Amino acid sequence: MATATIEQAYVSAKERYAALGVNTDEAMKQLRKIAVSIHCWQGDDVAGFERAGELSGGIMATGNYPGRAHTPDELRADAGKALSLLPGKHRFRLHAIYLQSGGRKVDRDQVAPEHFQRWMDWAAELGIGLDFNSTFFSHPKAADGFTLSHRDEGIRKFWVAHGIACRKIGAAFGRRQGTPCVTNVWIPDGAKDLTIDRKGPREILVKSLDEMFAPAIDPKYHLDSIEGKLFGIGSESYVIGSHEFYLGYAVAKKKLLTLDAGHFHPTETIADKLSAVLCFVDEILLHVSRGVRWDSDHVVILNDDLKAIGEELVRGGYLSRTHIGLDFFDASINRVAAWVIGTRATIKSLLLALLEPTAKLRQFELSGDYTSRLAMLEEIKTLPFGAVWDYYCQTEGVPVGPAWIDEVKRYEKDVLSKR
Ligand code: RNT
Ligand code: ZN
Repeated sequence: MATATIEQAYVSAKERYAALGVNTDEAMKQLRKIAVSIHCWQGDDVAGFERAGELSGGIMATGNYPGRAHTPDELRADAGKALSLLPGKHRFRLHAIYLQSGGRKVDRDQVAPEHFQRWMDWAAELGIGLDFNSTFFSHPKAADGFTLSHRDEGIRKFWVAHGIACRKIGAAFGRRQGTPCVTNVWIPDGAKDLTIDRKGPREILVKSLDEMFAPAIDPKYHLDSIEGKLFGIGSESYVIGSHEFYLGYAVAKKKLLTLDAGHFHPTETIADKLSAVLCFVDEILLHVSRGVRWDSDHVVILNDDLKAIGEELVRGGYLSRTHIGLDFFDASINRVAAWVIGTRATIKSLLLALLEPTAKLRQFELSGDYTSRLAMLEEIKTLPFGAVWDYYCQTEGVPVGPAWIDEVKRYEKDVLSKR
């Protein structure tokens, strides 16, 4: 599309929004400051470079679309491609299994910053920040479904050591990049069937988390976040780290809470949880995801759930207390495209929210004029949002509209299909 056409459309859109008291230039200025932390694991179906074996822990990447990244260089190239198609400056999130150990076997309790040196250099070259995740799955010591809540003291200690090692890696990221690295902890621990002792494993988990978080790290460099879940494959009846468990822990021990959009009952959305949780915890990490039936990790699209998350973040003034991370993996479509679809949708949801005439809506609400509130919410759905989005992409120097699809197709032909 011609540059001038996009500009023209923007100028008239700007007028339409201004009539409702919304400044589109200001909205784009705000949007430019928001970094979305893009997850590495969409690029290789959560395989990693440890070569330890199958993906486990009750999560699953289905599909066999050709061209997945098999090496760190391939993954970086693919991620770099995706990043080049996204407006704004973003972050990248690694899992511990994405280490580079030069062919040596390094067990999880031994992972160290040096194994992520190349990643740190790459991030510095791109001028982006890194975030981290400890990996408590896809490992023989997680095979029976228990890690930090294990009754076997040797296994439990092993995983505590892994958590501590990962926090050191996160701190090294933070020191190098000048912004704190958020390290997320998610464990698969749970049971397939009826469980008599629900209390024991939870008490063990508290103890393990306390030990793991005992070494103090300056929050300037590193923040700890903990993620609960409703159920997983093989942990349908009991998940030790449930939402209530981690909410309680985060409040009591001053940790960040991770809210994954796919980890609740299907009619529950995390949008409503933000203003509740943020009354009691300082900061949160989001795992923006899309649940579909049993799967909590479909590629994110601009649906009502996602829009509601953006709205709550903006309306509540929560952007400075929220780390926005993505969490989805789909092996049935082009993986670079999956990243771009999900991230662009997330950025769009934020722009939509920033373009909302919130002051006007609030006035209606406060004066009890719910008729106008509902009517206005319907009317703003057809405002020329697309013209602002296109203009934002253009000013950020990334493809406008569906033009990015051609770039991904070209990359598939030139690079992915040759793997
Ligand atoms: C699993 C959690 C977790 C993982 C990633 C790979 O249900 O959502 O965040 O998806 O750590
Ligand atoms: Zn998650």
